[in-house]
Amino acid sequence: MSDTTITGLLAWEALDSRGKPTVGCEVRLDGGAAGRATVPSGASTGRHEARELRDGGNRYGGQGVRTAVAHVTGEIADAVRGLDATDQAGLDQSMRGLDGTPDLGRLGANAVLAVSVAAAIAGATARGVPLHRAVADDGATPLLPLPMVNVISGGAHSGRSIDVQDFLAVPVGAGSFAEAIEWAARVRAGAADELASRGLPVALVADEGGLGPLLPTNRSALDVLVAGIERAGLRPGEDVGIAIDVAATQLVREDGRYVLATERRELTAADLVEELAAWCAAYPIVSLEDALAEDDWAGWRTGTQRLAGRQLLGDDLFVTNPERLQRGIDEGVANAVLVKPNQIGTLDTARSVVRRAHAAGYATVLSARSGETEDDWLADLAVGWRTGQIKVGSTMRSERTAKWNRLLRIEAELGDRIAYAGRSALQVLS
Ligand code: 2PG
Ligand code: MG
Repeated sequence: MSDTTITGLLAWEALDSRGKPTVGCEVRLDGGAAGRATVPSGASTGRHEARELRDGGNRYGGQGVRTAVAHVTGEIADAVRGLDATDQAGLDQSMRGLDGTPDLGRLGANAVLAVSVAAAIAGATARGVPLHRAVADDGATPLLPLPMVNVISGGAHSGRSIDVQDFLAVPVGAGSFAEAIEWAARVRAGAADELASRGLPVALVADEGGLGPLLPTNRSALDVLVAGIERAGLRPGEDVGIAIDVAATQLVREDGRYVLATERRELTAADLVEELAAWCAAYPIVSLEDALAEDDWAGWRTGTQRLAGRQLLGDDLFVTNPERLQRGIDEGVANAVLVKPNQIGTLDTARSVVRRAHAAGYATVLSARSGETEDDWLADLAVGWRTGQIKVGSTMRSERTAKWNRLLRIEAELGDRIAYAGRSALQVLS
């Protein structure tokens, strides 16, 4: 026994930012320290993600997580009591072994991740170090990420008001994290002014705090974003680039065609790639996420060649899965990976994806989910793992600002002892 030995687990059914149940967990250690975590949940989820366990039945429309909670306090607690909370790999492997399925569907990825993260926080607390230090490699310097900030939302996060899911501001010209956030907030306000000037309502926000206007075309959202950057007194491209998450898995049909419902158009993968290339030529787009659907490897290969020079980010494509990322690396598909711990269910495997990506020259973007909680551990992971970029939604709604605020505090606290990744994180630009 040591101060960091796990002695007990507490778990409960909590609520996420969409009012949907999620798993909360507290890991208690022998020395008296404890760590708490609640886990996020997606709306535009990939088919190959680790599986959340939901109860079914009538409670919360079938979305309850009491079974997952019972797994934490039952089977998982029995297996991890006596393990060292600071041995993340050992802890996570023991839970994977206990679950016995590749997608953690028996115990629930929501149950397993809650324990994985709460243990990391408990271990850091016991050692008296911030979480970002506890999760960093020995001797590694912390790195503040370049933020990718949601301004306009569509797709599954906004009642499908437009087809493309996220239109984001990337403040590539900002010299510090704090300046980047201030610019992003200004751009969001500028985009709201632009919409208001067109007579569109701006008071209601989408799942990630972005504006969710009904617009006739996807290009018009890009126009509004560019106008927002200009209204903010910033230069599109030089100061603030644009990132989009097409979330194309949501648009693809069984026959492999992509449907842009807002524009009443149906496109082949090749057509979609050409459409995106045209957007890239007309707007300062620096990053495209899920430009093609999760299993459209052929489309992705075409897209990776045609759209070269931009960050091509795989989310549903890779689902933070080391094998899927390796396939992408082997086949020359994409050049960056979105990392969402709950897509794979443990911190240790998510960490291994970041390492594998960096070794292959792929950029990494740590990402929140559209259903989030008030937790801020994601911010520390970005800093400690040196992901270089982070995406957590817009500059409003507390489940989003919790992460920005934590990064702002880390920057204030460490001052010149921490570097800011800035535009160099977008490897395609540097
Ligand atoms: C995404 C995420 C976050 P969701 O697609 O990148 O924006 O959405 O959590 O719904 O998968
Ligand atoms: Mg995505």
